[in-house]
This record gives sequence, structure tokens and C-alpha cells, in this order.
Amino acid sequence: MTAEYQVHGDVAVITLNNPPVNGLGYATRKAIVAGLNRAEDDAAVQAIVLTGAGAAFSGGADIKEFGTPQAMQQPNLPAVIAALEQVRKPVIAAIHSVCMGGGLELALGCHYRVVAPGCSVALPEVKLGLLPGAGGTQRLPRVLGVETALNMIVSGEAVKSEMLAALPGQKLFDKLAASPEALLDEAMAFAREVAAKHQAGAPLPLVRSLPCKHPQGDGYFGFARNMVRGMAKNFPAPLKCVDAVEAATQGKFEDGLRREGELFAQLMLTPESRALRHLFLAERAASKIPDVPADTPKRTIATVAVIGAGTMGGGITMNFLNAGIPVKLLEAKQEALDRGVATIRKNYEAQIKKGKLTQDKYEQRMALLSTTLAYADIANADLVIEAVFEDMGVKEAVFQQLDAVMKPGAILATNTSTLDVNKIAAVTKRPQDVVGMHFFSPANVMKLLEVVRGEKTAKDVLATVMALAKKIKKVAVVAGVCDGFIGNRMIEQYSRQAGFLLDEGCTPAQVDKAIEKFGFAMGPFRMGDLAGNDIGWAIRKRRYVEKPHMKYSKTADLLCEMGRFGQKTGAGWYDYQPGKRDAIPSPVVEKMLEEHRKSLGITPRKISDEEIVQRLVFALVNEGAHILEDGIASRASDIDLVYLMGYGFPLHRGGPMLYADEVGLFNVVQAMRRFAKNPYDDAAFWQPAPLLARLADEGKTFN
Ligand code: T1G
Repeated sequence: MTAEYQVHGDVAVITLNNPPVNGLGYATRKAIVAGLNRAEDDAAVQAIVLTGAGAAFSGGADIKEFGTPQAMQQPNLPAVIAALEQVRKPVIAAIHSVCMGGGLELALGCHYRVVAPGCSVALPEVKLGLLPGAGGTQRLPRVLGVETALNMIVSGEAVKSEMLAALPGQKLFDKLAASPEALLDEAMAFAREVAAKHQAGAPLPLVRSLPCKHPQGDGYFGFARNMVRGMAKNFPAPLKCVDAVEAATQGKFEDGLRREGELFAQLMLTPESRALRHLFLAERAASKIPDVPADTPKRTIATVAVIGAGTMGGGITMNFLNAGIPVKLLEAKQEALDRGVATIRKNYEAQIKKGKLTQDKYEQRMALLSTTLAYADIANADLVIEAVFEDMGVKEAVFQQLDAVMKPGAILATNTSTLDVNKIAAVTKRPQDVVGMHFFSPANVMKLLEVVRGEKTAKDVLATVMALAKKIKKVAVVAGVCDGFIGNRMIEQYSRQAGFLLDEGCTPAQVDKAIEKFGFAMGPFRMGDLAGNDIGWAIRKRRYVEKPHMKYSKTADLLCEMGRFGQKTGAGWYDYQPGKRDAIPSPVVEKMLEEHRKSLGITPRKISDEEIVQRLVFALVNEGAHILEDGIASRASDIDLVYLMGYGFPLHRGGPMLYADEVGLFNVVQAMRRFAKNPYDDAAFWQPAPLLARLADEGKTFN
């Protein structure tokens, strides 16, 4: 059942029951209306209570239903809310835990609302690239006032019920229950009270009948638009939220409702909304590992050890301290340890200065940190994460020591960014306990965590690490073992294309500007100068040995041979003034490129921004398709998540694989056929991955 109906004396109770969060899918909407009609027809029923079973009153419209015929199948949500308002007996919403989106709009259609404390109340549609499409932009301002309502609608952020109930003059909640446990009884008692009043002829209160005005309407909404325009870059929804709420203050309720409906329909069709809805579902899908059941028992992770107090080790450590998990940090030398701890302190102190951390929280976290130079001291940690120098020999030596000292059942994780986790596991007697936890720098900031599954990694180790990732607020994506896992394997092809574009006539600035206009925060050359061009240089040197057939532009090596490692050496692809980060096109680099092209006999040509973007992005798409075929990622949305969360792919485009779907895989393959004809490019690479060719041929999509 998706909504249960029970009568307690003279009160009918309709309980939404559509786990996990009582999403208002078609069947649930029908069941609500059926319950209302049944209560209307039952003379013994004097009042109706509407509530939710389980973990939510309602998490809103069923996001999984969007884009399917059921989403607008009558009764759609506005119709259910209209039915609520037409019931001639008092309907009381009994709200607890989560009341969001369409769930709050449903409650606003009731005559009264009783809420439990601790309930998260929100209209988060803007986070999906939408706006409340079932009257929320018209009703919420009528019960909370225009400014409070607009802030909630434009931010999409949740507010606790007791906060809202305490707002002077608020009409959202008629009663704040003593506790979640007391909610239903208090709601039923309240229902009986109001039933008596209405039997005596008092009219049923409707939110839609409340006035909605703002004393300085034009000025306020003009100001609101300016504020929103600044923060809504690339996303149309926030500004339309302002339009919809403004419409609520300008005329009849029905007119405002119609305006809201128009704006909602427009947003539902935008690629930005599709991207954000894709991201919402992708984040949740990523936590599911096809062959690891959700109820796989997890190991307890009460204490963590980190090997290596460098930039990565320090950042990794902070994630666990922030989650209240004690960490023992191990280094080979005291001064390295002291440096690492000092860096952690500095990071926290910077957060305190910005008001993002309180002094006592800082002290609590630092109290969870201990340090040591002896492996014996970390033997009892439940998880140890190695974050030492990116060299196989060094890592194997560390894992041999870990294998010797760590207690049975400890999880041994490596933070390697590209090395073979199976080889690392093979130096231990417990490969089933070895897993990759690839954090992204800065590890205490970047949300992405690639969980690298070795051939022998045990299922409970995976389940444990995925749950732990959620606890330390990371977005975890499982990757198989290959060179570069998911993200670094893809950026390798992206970087190769960037190099070829220089060979053929582009300047670094032209490539960066084109891809930054597409939406990347930073193009490949500015990024190289920031991260350090020597890092890529070291990886390429390894690849030249491992993959002698792979074609690369020589430009990046020529740059490094000039000692131009980027900002850290004051010059890279760009020139930099001392102490400044502004990237200045460099005549030295320009000259190097001209000489390099001459040496290759290449006559530079004008390359369009469109070709630059297609070659960089479709290189990601094609490699992503290979990654899917190789089973390194289990779904296209995981690849999108990696690139959105770890590599700065523009959020409003939903990731490389969704972007390819939006462009149309047929068009992607057509472009690749053109690139394959370019003698200075890598024709072999531009052969579409078989999966991509098949999907394009069948008119299908990745997602
Ligand atoms: N529809 C469908 N499934 C949903 C859902 C929803 N609205 N919300 C959550 N789920 C699923 C989610 O996919 C996951 O499923 C499980 O619930 C647990 O989610 C007309 C059009 C409610 C605060 O934007 O913010 O109403 O992975 O891991 O951390 O104006 O989910 O187990 O299969 O996030 O406890 C507006 C979105 C919709 C709320 C719970 N509502 N959800 O957080 O669990 S648009 C939202 C959330 C709308 C109307 C418009 C959170 C949560 P699975 P979870 P959680």
C-alpha cells in the first residue's frame, strides 16, 4: 500500500507509506485522494489526520518518476492539493522527521499543520534545477512572509521545525508537538478540537486565502534578483524562484499558481535541471555495489592510522578528526611528523579565522590526533591508510611492514593515485583486507573518494569503506584496478588532446579559455601551472616506458626541461609576477611552441573553440566508454560523479557521459570520425569504443 487508511473513533488517519521517504509517486497520490474521499463519505468521521510512516512525513515528489508518464498522471500533485482544500472536514497534517518539496506543499494544502520538533523542513527543488511546482511559491510566503519564504525557496536549505514554529506571526504550524513520539496523539486531539469548532459552522482555513504582500515589493524583488543573479551562475532556477514568489504578491492566488506552473514546466525541460537530477540519483546510485548486498556486515572502524604526514596524509587525517574518529599519524622522522601536525593546525586555524570552525571544536579534533614513529604503535588501528611517496617500491615496503604489525581484520588501504593495488596487496598475506582509498588533493576539502577494489578485496571491506566514506562526508565511487582507475585514466586522454592542440596551432590561453567558457573552473594549462607540471612529467616518463606506442605531444616535456613547472617556479605555461597568481601568456612559451611546430613540419592552423571543447570532452567520453567496457566503473553515472566531484567538470552539464547523451552519441561518434582523420592527432584513440559505437548506432544513451 502507498497510503494506509484507519479510523480512530471520529478521526480518520491517512498514513503515507511509500518507503524510503514517502515520495509522492502516482500510486501514493491516488491513495491519498481515495482516503480523502472515503473520509468525506463516512459520516462518523469528523476530521482527518494526514501523516507519514517511517523516516519521513514526505521527501516530496518522486524524483525517480520524473520524465516518466506517471509524473504528471492525474491526480498530479497540484490536483491532490486542490482535493485537500476542497474537503469539507478539517484535514490536519501531522508532520515529522522530513517534510520537503512536494511533501511541504501537500501539508500547505491541509487546513492545519501540527509538527514534531526536529523535523527538517525545506523546499529544495532549486537544488534539482526546479522550483516548487505544487503551490509552494504561492503558499509558503502566505504563512512565513515573503522574505523568509523566498530565502528558503532560493536556497533550498532545510530549517528545523521548532525554528519556524518560533517565528513571530508565522502561520505555517498551528501547533508544535512536545515530541515526535507525542505527535500523532497531539494531532488527533487537535483534530477533535477543531472539528467541534467547524461543526459549529466556522469556515475551514485555507492558506490560499491568506494575504500576500511585500511593503516595498519592487525594491525588494529588484534587490533579490541582483543577489540571486550573482550566485546563480549557469543555473536558471534561482531567478525563476524570485519570479514565482513575486507573482504571489501581485494578484489573485490562481494567477500566481498559473505563473508558478509555467515557470516549473520551463525548468523541468532545462538541461541544467536534468544535470542536477542526474547528480542527485548518481550520488545515491554510487553507494550501491552490484555484487555487494546492502546488508553486508561492516567491520567496526573506531580508530584509524595514517602513514605519511605529508600534504595528502595530513589532509586525509583531518577528514577522520572532523568525523570524531581518532587518528594515529606515523612518519619516519620526527621533523616530518612535526611539519605534518603543524600543517593540520594551520589548516584548522585558517578555518577558525574564517568563522568556519569554533576554537573548542578545533581543540576537540586535535585531541583525537596522536603521532608516532613506530609501526608497533599502530597495530591496533581498525583501518590504516598509507599516504607515502607515489613509488611502487616504497609502497610495497610499507605494506610489508603493515602486514607484519597490524592486528588481524584491520583494513589496509593505499592512497595511491594510479599504481596497481593488486601488486601492493600481493606483498601481504592478507590481500582480502587491502583496498585503495584514493583521496584528491586537498584531501580535507575535495569530496571525491575513489575506492579501488582489488581482485581479492573482500566484500565486507568494500561495504565498510563505503559506509565510512559517507561518515567522513565523501562521495565514494568504486573503481577497478587499472592505470589511473577512473579519473586519472580519463584526464590522461584529456591532457593528450590538449598537447596535440598546441602542436597544431593553439596557444595555452586559447585552449584554457575555450574549455573555461564551456564551464570548467580551470583549463588544462592553468591547472598544470597550479598543480605543478613536474607531476605530469613524472607520470609521462613512467608511461613512455610502460606504453611506448602511446603518442604524446612533446610540448609538456619541453616546458619541464626549461624548468617551467608552473606557479611554484614562477613560470610554467604562463608567466607569473612574483607573489601573484595571474596567468600571463608567455612569449617564451610561444616561441618554444613555434620552434616545436617547425621541427614537426606543422603549419599552425586556426582551431575553433568548438573543436577544442569537443576534442577535450569527447576524449573523456570515449575513455569513459572504455572504462565501462573494462568493468573499471559499474555505471556511467559513476564516471560522471568522479569527473564532477574530482576534476571540475561543470555541474550544470552533469558530467561527461550525461553531456554526451545530451549532445547525442551519434553526433559524438561523427565528430570522432573527423578527429581520426587529423594526421597530427591519434587516429587509433579516436576509434569509438565499441560500447559507444553500439549505443550511437542503436540511438541509445549511456545513462
Ligand atoms: N524521490 C524519490 N526518492 C527519493 C527522494 C525523492 N524525493 N528523496 C530521497 N529519495 C531516496 C533516495 O534516492 C535514496 O534511495 C533514499 O531515498 C534515501 O535517500 C512538485 C517537483 C529526503 C533528506 O529534493 O534531500 O517535490 O538510494 O540517501 O540522507 O514541488 O533524500 O535508497 O534507492 O538521501 O536520509 C523535492 C530530496 C523533490 C528531497 C533523506 N524533494 N531528498 O536524506 O537519505 S521535487 C527533494 C533528500 C518536488 C514539487 C517538486 C534526502 C532526504 P535509494 P538519502 P537521507
